Amino acid sequence: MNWEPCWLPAADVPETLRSPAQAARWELEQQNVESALSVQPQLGDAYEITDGPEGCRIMGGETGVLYGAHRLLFNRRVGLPLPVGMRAPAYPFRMLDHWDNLDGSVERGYAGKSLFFDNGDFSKDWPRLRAYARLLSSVGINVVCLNNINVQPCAQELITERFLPKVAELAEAFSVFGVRLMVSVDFSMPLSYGVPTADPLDDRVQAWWRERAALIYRYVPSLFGFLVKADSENRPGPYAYGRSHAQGANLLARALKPFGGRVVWRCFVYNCLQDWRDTHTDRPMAAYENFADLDGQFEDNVLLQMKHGPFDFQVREPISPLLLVMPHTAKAMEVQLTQEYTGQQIDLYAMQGMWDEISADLPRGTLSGVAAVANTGLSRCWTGHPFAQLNLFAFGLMAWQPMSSFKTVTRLWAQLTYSLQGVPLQTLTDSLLLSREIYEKYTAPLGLGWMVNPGHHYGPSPMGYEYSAWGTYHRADREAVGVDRTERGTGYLLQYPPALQARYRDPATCPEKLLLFFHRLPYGYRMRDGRTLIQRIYDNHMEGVWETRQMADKIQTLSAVLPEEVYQTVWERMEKQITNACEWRDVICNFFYRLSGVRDEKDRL
Ligand code: GCW
Repeated sequence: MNWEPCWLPAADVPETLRSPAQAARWELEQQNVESALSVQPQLGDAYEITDGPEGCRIMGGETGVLYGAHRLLFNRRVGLPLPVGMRAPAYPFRMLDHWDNLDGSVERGYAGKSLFFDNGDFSKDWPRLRAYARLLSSVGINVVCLNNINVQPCAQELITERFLPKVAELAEAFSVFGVRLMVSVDFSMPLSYGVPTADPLDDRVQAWWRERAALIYRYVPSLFGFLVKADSENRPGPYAYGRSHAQGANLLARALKPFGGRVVWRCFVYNCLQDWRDTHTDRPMAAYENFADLDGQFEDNVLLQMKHGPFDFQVREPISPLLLVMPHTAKAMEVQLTQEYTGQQIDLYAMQGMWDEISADLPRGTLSGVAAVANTGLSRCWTGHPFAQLNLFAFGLMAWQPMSSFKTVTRLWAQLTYSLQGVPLQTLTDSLLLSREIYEKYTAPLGLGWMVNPGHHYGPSPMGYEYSAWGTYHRADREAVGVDRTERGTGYLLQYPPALQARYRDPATCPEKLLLFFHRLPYGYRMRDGRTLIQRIYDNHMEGVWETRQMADKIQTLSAVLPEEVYQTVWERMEKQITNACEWRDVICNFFYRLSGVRDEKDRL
């Protein structure tokens, strides 16, 4: 094997496995666990574990028994009691979106090259592909999108006869683990195949997609469906023809419906050609403005995929107000495991805390699914940074049971992966639990976001996006910083239900971590602890570096208990993180000092 085992014990998946129930038996056998399996197809993903005089039994649907087996084995390996009882996932669709290109590159990928594609074709590394499907099933992920939503011209061929046989082969291998495939498609694809328009209301376009769907499902009857990024960051979409996103999504949904396919349609639609001088257009308002009024207009096999925050996967954002409306539309929340803005799998950033905060604001039953942008690739540990595996693990568990304890999930992952106990277990768990707040302290302050280097998005550049067309401005000047998003300003706040409006409206009560997301405040503004805003920015950044160093010291104590190669990889990255944290601190503090002329009270600048 050219990869490291992670939370699963190493094993070559036999080619002979055909179904999730067989995979479940095999998993149990691997670990010499005797358990009766009883497949009740109507149970689907759900399972029940019982313990009786004849031993334990897992009853579940085809996939349910596999999820049950994994759960049982997890508990057993870490010495927890048998997880008796009935369990069903919170969300039926637990999706992982790969941004992989056919040439093998991965957009925003920090874990090596694509697991699926290599040099314009499908990967032939079947042992690794099977191991990947196994890994995903162990945390209950059941849909995987193979290719980048920014569909490159050659990737259109994934749904032509050139590649469909290969998609079918992969779909079969993944189906053994209960994982269905999805592909990203280009809304304007008919144009490349001789149709003079891609207008969703044009008969020829509708006929073209119907025929395409029939062809696709002839090869890949289990395909979950299409993922679509339309009218977003220069991707084609229905707006080009004066049509709505409901009309656009329904075009594809009607074509897929006879085959049971679905359309996962992204709501990441905004003006990426904004004039920075325009202070009325406010990008976080865009998803809501483009979609909220379309509630009830989508076919029932459409799932709207909404980013968790209103901007774009920043270090801290409030919940997207779009997630809280559209009661008559199936919705999925999208999170980003690949750490584009959150340290690029160099800096540590464990995400579950963020999802917990969002889930706390989401009434039960709001979502039909969750989707995560994958953080995996051909890296030996799957995720570039060995500890970034935790985010994939926690995502899968969150999709079954939102708001399970972050600490419990982290400990479970650390125990399964490195068999840690006692002090080292505590050390690793604590470091990961604090990692997000630490990262937050040394990067853009108090919910501002976007002070990153343009393009690759690693490291500080406070003015990097300030005079650009992307709509991501903090508008810092010598007096104040931030955007007033209340009704006195852009009015973004009004997209929220009353309780959230009340939480965020008044700077005196708005959670401080989001203060500058919602408000424009002078540097002398008094924070709740009496410090000025600017002093708080200075202090946070100093603390962020100090805490990074402390974390590094703790991680150093793990050198003897982690496998050597793991520790080496972790340590190399830790050193880079320290450098990065210092760079952020110095650039951000100096930026604000030079603008405002306000000295650090402790004279550290
Ligand atoms: O954050 C941005 C990324 C793009 C990405 C886009 C999206 C795939 O910088 O690389 O495109 O989000 O989510 O569509």
